[in-house]
Amino acid sequence: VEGEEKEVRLMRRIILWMTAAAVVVVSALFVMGAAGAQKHRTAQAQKHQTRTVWIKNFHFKPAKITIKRGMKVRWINKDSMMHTATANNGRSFDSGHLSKGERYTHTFKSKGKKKYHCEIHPFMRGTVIVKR
Ligand SMILES: [Cu+2]
Repeated sequence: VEGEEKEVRLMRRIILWMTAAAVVVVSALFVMGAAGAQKHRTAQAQKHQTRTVWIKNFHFKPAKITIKRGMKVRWINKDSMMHTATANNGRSFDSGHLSKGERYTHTFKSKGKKKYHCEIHPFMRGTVIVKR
């Protein structure tokens, strides 16, 4: 009888430990899942965010904007004159000639300070600062 009692106590202890372990594992999975979902939401939000730069009176407005990596910038020409938004390095992005009301969108995938200008009016200058 004494041996049986010991066995029962041991079994109870094992069950208690297993329950505790299961609770820990489930909690960890829940936390990881929540963190993953949050990360996904942030990535989605960044992906879908677009900033607008107006081209008006021979100026980029705002001339300097700060965005996060993966975001888009959309230039809209409000002038009667044609303009471009062309990267100073000549290759990252180039809107080509934008007539009145035309727009051009570029997605910024790498961080850094991206300077640009208008090809037709080189005094028109702007900067896109891309943060990580
Ligand atoms: Cu221009």
